[in-house]
Amino acid sequence: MTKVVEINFDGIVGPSHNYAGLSLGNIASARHQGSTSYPKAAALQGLTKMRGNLARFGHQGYFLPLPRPNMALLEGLGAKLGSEDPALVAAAFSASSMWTANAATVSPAPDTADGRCHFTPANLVTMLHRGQEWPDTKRQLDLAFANSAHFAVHDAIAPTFGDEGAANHMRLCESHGEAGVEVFVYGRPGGKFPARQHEQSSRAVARLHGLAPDRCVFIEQNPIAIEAGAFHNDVVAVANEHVLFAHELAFADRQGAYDAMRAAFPALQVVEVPDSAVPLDEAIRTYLFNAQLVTRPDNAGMALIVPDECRESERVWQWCQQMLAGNGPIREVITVDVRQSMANGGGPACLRLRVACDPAHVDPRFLLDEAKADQMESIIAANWPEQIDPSDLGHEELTQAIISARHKLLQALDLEELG
Ligand code: SUG
Repeated sequence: MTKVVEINFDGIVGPSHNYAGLSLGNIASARHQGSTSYPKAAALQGLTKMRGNLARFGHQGYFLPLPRPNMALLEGLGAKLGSEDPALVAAAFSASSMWTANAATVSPAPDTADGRCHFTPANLVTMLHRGQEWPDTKRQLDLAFANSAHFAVHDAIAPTFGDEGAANHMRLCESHGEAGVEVFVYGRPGGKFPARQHEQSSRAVARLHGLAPDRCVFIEQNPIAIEAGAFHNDVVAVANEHVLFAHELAFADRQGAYDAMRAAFPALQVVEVPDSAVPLDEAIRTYLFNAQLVTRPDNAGMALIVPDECRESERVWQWCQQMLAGNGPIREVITVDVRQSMANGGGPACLRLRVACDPAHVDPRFLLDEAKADQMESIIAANWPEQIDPSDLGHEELTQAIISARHKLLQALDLEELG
């Protein structure tokens, strides 16, 4: 008997976490360009979030930070650690793989033609610092989901067509173990900021995963939302089981989008936040929608895990209280402190990749328990740099500290083969 549950795989924040302002169209990243980052605090914040979800839901996975600096990236561009172009050096040091919602698109086994859970790593070609991730991400997916009777891991989609993974993908279903409808949200290029998800990539992923065409919906993101800083759909919308939680301005054709989802999945329930209650820019600043929308145990409805910033915004918090006072499907709002990630445009939902599968089929080296969380905590506390100034990147001492900190974690988790 297979027991399909939703497991969230969070990215452990790497020791090179820094603010270099590399992501055009990501307002938080631009705003914090040049600021001092606090990698140890960042990784501990991420770990606290994971511990909370492990206690609440009983399952939690993780992916390891990728090897940084990526010397092959610099060499391929004819650059060096001391390069005159700080953006290239910063790209080679980027800890952006922490945002595992961009690691891959995942189609759980009940949705696919061959009955396996399919993964396509995101090529992330729009940004140099993110485009380097996928081969190393795939190495982790190949290990974690090596059981080929239950999982299939593809290569990334060929470049030209940008693919940003699960951040632009939602799944509607009665329960995680039942067949679902997969919703792909893409952007149309031509605006002030890049549209990072291309329609062709979404369609290719759906084909590669063997999804039934009548159980796929392709929707255009609202160009107004992209211009306002919603560089991924998960900045303005999130779905769980039969519920879609979205900002009124999330989709180019709002009613058309809801109709298309309803045609494929009639039980859809939309919880929409009007712009008059929470204006788009405030939704993007507080990341209300970059929430983990999760099913609580014991049929107790759903919980929305939002960043602390939501509680600090009067309008957003008022809206949450009003929602809880009604009798909608979301029964609880939980706040978490992921400020270090937020300052680079990554909220609670960016930090996790959802995989609906049987945990018994996953390599246990990627599954968290309390003892491992304690072990991770002491390694991070002892080895992650306290702070990084972008101008420190490339300096020998920091470089060695970053390499050795990651190694200690790989060693402790018996994952040294990730090098
Ligand atoms: O790709 N930030 C990430 C944030 C990703 C958030 N993910 C989701 N919405 N799912 C990005 O823009 C900032 C890096 C820097 O500026 O150093 C960065 O890459």
